[in-house]
Amino acid sequence: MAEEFVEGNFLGLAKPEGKPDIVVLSVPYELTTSYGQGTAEGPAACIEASGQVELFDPLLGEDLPAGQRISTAPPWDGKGNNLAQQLDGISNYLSPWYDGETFPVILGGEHGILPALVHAAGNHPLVDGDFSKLTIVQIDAHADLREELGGEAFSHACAASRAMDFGLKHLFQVGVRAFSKHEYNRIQNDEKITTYFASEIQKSTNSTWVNWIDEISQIEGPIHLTIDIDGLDGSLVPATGTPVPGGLTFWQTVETIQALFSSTKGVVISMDVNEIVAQKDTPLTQFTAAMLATKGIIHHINARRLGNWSKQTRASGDINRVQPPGSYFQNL
Ligand SMILES: [Mn+2]
Repeated sequence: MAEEFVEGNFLGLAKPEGKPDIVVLSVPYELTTSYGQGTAEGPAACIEASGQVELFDPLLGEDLPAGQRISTAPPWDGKGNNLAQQLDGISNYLSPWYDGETFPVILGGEHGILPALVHAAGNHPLVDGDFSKLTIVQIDAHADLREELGGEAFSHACAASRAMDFGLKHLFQVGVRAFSKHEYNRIQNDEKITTYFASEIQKSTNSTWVNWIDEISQIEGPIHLTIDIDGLDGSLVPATGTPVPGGLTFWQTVETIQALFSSTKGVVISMDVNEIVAQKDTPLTQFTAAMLATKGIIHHINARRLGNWSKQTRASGDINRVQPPGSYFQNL
């Protein structure tokens, strides 16, 4: 018997009673997107498209919510008179959900949200302010390792650089196929960055893809998965800001999700799907994004069932400690 479909909620799922196990958060942020327009409408379009995603997946053997409390939170309010204020606003919006009990699934918005997201993830008990414990896995066409673009250090083209500024443990990238000489040199020389270029993984004659899955399965500690949908082949996500040919297939992306969430060494503490743009002629772009977010939810629930996710408590024992509303980016 199908539950009532609720408009405006991810997958149309009714708001559950009590504290959610999984929360879908929307960050309709667009400030620096250089080419395309419309990432601010992306999260809402993705939620609308999620109404067409099947609730059943053989992995769980039952319809979502599959016994979990899955909630859709009101979107970030977009307040802030400048970039720094907006990034602080995003971080403060996300922070309370990094309490170790709830799994945040964040819909964006341009990739420029990543540094604010990483700042908020510092509140998770497994990170607890020590960013050297946190690994980022990034699916992306672009390396996002520029130091600035058009004079803006917080451009979406600098998202990974600004994330690395926190002193992360490691950054793994896959699907990268558009990058500058500076970015290429950094990838070659920075031992905290491992990049699997799209040109390598797509060759049928080598084992690079298998190596990628093996390598991310060995990551230890807390992981954030950031999926810039332009990491997928442009044919799947033509409306995103900068679609690029030669990207990951849908199933390569799902295999990456599966490898990370089923690992017994690492814990995926959150994920985002960003650079979503509402496609007008067909909902393919936003539907692809909705499918990926749903796959993340399914594999997170599976991780809970396997015992690879447990309620985390911080060393202090104070699980309800929430990072106070901060002004980190304004003080940089
Ligand atoms: Mn990106």
